[in-house]
Amino acid sequence: MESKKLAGEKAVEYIKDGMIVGLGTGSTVYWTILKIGELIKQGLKIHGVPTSKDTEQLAVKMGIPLLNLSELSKIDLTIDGADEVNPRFDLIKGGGGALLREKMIASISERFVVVADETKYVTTLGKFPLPVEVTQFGWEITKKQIERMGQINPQLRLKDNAPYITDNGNFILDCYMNTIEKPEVLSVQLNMIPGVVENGLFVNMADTVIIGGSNGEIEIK
Ligand code: ABF
Repeated sequence: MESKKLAGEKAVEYIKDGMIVGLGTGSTVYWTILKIGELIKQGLKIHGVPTSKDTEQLAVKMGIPLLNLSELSKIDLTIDGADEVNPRFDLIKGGGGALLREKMIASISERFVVVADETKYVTTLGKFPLPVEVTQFGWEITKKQIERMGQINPQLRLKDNAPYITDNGNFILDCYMNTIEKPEVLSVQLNMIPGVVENGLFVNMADTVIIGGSNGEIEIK
């Protein structure tokens, strides 16, 4: 927890007065949002754009004024967590289920800062099962189409013994693979399947990665 807090809080140094800031989802960016709340009390003027209903609730609680994505054509800075980061800054995201809104918001951000503890930094992506958001309609067919791609084992995500439903009303297939050699290729292939809404590979999106270490040190990549 301490290493997540270190990384999460450090990220506020990238925020400047007047910015529109994409607010990520998860237990690392939680600390960023708390810190932003403190800074707002001290006079910082920004607007946030939440990547999930959970983040929206937290941001409101922290007194962060919010904007809807539909009102915007660009965001100055987005700060978000990740499930895995490789040295090229390719990411797996979506363990928290918010990958679609996270990717939409990151895609219009001038700068995308990732906050993570050191356990998330890996040589090759893929140990963490890749979340893929799919339509409820015909999800079984989508699952079969993913299986047919080879060496992927997709499993329907459950919560309380029922399918997990995203903020957008979709399901998630967690895709077990072990290693992802070419994230950019896999991402395009998955998104070509009609029932796939979006996948959790974020390629060529992150600009800066802040890693919190268990030794109390912060590394900025
Ligand atoms: C979100 O939060 C997700 O994309 C990712 O699944 C998670 C990051 O994990 P953590 O809760 O450890 O910050 O950004």
